[in-house]
Amino acid sequence: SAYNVAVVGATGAVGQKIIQLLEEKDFPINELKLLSSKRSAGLKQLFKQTEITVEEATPESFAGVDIALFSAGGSVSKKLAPEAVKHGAVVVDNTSAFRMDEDVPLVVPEVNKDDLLKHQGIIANPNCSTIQMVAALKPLQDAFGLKRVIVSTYQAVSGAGNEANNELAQQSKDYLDGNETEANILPVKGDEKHFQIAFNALPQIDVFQDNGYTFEEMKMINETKKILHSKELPVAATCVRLPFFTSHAESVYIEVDKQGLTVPKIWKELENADGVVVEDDPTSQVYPTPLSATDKEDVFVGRVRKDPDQENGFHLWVVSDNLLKGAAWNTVQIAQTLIENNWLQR
Ligand code: 11C
Repeated sequence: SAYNVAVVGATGAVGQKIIQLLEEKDFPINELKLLSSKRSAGLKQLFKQTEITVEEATPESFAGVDIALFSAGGSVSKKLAPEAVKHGAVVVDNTSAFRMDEDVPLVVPEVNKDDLLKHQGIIANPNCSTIQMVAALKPLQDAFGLKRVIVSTYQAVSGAGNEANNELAQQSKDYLDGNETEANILPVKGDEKHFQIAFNALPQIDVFQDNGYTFEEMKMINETKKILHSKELPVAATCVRLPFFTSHAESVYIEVDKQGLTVPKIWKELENADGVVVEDDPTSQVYPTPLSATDKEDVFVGRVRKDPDQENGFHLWVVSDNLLKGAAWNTVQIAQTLIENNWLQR
């Protein structure tokens, strides 16, 4: 059968990728509704050779919708996702609005698809930097047990949206031309100060919390524990924005329970994991980079090393396209998983 699908935030960076994937993957669609803010309503979008007009998202937009894919920011989700559910739709939400709610499954299909079984209408798609990390950690947790995780990220500008991409491009040009640069968006649009991202590194993604960590760092910490079903797992994160457009990279340090573990044994588990690709050969400079991972759906892992001093400590380099596996692809995969398993009904 085919489904009535709505994409909320259809004109945004992630919304556009979702639409592209629905077409590429031949998602079983009866009717596709493209919804946005008032500002973007009226724009036209081609889907499988049919022109669709983007409409303003309102509670009534969800009448008759089976699956609603939300990617328009937390406040839109908070307001409209419950309305969509009231109209009988199942929501896959790509914002942080509901991720930590007890009755909302937070899902990376390769990692914890069975959590979908307890959905009450809303399913949360994790933060991009969390998704790629847990995809690499889960097979290692299953095989060797995890004792500790410490991650430092190298995150792409597109995580902050299309406007941030434009800011990076303009600043780079101005800087190279010897002109003044202007910063209005990064590190966080809503925060007080803005800093140049071009030729720089900003150790702030999202706003600061009372404990000195940023919200992005706390998302990585709390979401990882929820997805891996490990409330007690020690996780610490430092999240940094760098001046490239797409794909997040992460240096992940883990300590495992298993004694005497070797790098080839880690490679083997990762190679056998769905959605994970090992690119790791220091003898011929093989490792993933943000550019090599861009436009691909997998999570790439390289630079696996044993810690020089800590017995059971290992370092990994994890890279994935933040707009695909980190957002749009994981969202579409969740919807596919619901359909394939007949789990749409509550
Ligand atoms: C970034 N990770 O790179 C963020 C974007 O919670 O879904 C995704 C925000 C989220 O800025």
